[in-house]
Amino acid sequence: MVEYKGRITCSVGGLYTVITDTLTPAGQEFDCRARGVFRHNREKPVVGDIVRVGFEREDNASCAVITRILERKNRLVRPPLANIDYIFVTMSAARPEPDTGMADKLISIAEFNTIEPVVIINKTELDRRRAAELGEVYRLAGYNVFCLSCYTGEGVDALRRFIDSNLPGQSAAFAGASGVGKSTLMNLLFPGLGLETSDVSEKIGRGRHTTRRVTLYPVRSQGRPAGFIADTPGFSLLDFERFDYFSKEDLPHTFREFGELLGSCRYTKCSHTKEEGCAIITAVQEGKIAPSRHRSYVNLYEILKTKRPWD
Ligand SMILES: Nc1nc2c(ncn2[C@@H]2O[C@H](COP(=O)(O)OP(=O)(O)O)[C@@H](O)[C@H]2O)c(=O)[nH]1
Ligand SMILES: [Mg+2]
Ligand SMILES: [Zn+2]
Repeated sequence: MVEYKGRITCSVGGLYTVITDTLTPAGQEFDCRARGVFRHNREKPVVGDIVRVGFEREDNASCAVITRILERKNRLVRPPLANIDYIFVTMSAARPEPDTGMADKLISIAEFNTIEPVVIINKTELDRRRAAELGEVYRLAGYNVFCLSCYTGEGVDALRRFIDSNLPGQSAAFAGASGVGKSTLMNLLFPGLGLETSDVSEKIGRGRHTTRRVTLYPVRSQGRPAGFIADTPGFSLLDFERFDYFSKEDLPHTFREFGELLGSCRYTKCSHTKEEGCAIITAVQEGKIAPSRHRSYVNLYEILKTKRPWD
């Protein structure tokens, strides 16, 4: 039996689309069914899975079957999506107002799942000062930050360069509040994607009819393959409430800038929320950690404190 390795890009009622990637012929698309054995093991292929696809005969793609799911790097529950390498956490400088609490939550979930967060501040032309301040907060935390405007085009080239050198062979998703310009930016970066964009008022009317179908699009940037981009209509990407449980003990490790300070607080069981002699709080006072990041930490800590694994 001939076998190829590829990535599931779409899943509809037990039928999967797989695009071969690393092995030749790269970029070829197949419709596959999952092998019966998956159903017995209660293992279900999801979009983003890297799989082996087998063919009874090389020339007969209609009998392609997924024979194996390769080990997952990560697996999101809502939306069901596997093997995400990058998350572009997107905010706007204004309209809507930046929500750092939401951004920090997304970053924290990404960190927990070994997804590299990249911060994007869009609509900088509406408030350049606010954009620059926000950018500083996330640079200080140790992230790649791109301040840009889809309208004026400023800053977009820098993001393009980042994508061209980091995204080939990887998969990425854009996350952030509705209306910040995610679809507009994706269309700008990857012509041919053709995602719908709309202002907030239009969105409300259409929201309930949106199909909740996750798709990975193979994208090209400057004419070359640039990895896969997830589109997740109908999902607010990375639902924290229903997300795979992580504990308040895990939380400090999802704040990158806390890193080397952890372990140097006065109390070994320091929660880093209000204790005397807390190295994190001292760093906030010394301007080494942004106050808004610490506020987000405290808020998430309070949520996780009351959470049980079965919630
Ligand atoms: N002022 C301004 N508006 C933008 C910019 N980028 C996108 N928008 C607008 O913001 C609105 C929401 O954009 P959309 O891409 O649908 O946002 P999404 O919900 O995050 O996908 C649309 O009306 C866009 O035209 C920008 O750089 N500046
Ligand atoms: Mg959109
Ligand atoms: Zn502490």
